[in-house]
Amino acid sequence: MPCLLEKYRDFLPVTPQTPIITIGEADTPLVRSRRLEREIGCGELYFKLEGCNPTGSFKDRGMVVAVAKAVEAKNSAIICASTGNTSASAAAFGAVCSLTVFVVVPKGNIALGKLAQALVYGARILAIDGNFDKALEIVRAITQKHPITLVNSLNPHRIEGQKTAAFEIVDVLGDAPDYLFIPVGNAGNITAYWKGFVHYKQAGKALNTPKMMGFEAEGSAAIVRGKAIADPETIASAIRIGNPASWKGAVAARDESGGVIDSVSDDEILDAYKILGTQEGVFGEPASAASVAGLIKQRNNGTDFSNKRVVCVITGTGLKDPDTAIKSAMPPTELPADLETVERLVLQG
Ligand code: AN7
Repeated sequence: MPCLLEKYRDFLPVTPQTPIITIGEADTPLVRSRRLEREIGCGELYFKLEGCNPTGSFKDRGMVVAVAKAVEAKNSAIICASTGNTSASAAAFGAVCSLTVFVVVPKGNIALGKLAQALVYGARILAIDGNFDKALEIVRAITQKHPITLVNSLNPHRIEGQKTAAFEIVDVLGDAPDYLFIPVGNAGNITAYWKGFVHYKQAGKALNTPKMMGFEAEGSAAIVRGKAIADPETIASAIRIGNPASWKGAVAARDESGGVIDSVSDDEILDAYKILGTQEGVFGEPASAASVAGLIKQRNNGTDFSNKRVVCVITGTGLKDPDTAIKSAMPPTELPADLETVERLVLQG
């Protein structure tokens, strides 16, 4: 199997000097919905399972390119601000390339699994008393002063790598879908997908491009409200971002594709999170469920998806955030280790 840098080499900033590195990223499953498709009344509904990447989120696609280019440029240190997934991915690729990795995260506000990953991959974790937006401001200033590579999606190589997810969808479906639903935080991913669909069409690999349907969390919906939010809030900590760096890219994706950027409430996110788990066998993290929450909202507002092909991007695995999983469900039934008691409960159903 060729890795991401090899497979999509012609669409990426890969030169003969670029080291071909991989930890098994990309080529993630595009799975057909069994139940929600019928409920929504979609022609076809698919989930792009980006949680199947080696660090459990889509960030690996962009990080492999950003880190390969940093190594090519002979840089030995990288830094990012993160709500968790970027830091996990930077730490993993930094580890295989023997780089020094600094991750600046909002203290107490990143999911437990993501913190565990950065620790195990050996990153230097700087947990600040402030939110993601402040962390990003700090790392931007540091990288302007010092020879440390910024690996947030402000680094254009990140966007280049992330656009490969759009290529994969077209490669599997034979053309672009009619609609692409995607969570929006810092807005790098919606920007990247749009770039990917447009490039593939220009290259003659697709006839169409999809309507881009981006969803922010209601308490962090800067683009929807048209102004930065100083204290963003949401249960979906991955997208608790009040001043998205790729704001313009997201707006361009929406306007050029004839799509929508809207918001979903935490309740809508949690409902979608539970539907994904209990009806589709898909365990995405809360931020990922924003794409499906957006689809349900759009349907409830009257959009007709019959005969349409729809893809929802499930950006990260639910295993990263066990706290939300446990809090949002019924606790396990505890009982004595006794055959009759267990049998009685099993028979009750
Ligand atoms: C699971 O890790 O910003 O709109 O620092 O982890 O491209 O920011 C993560 C974002 C969606 C939003 N789903 O993507 C970070 C970070 C998941 C995420 C998003 C994120 P962007």
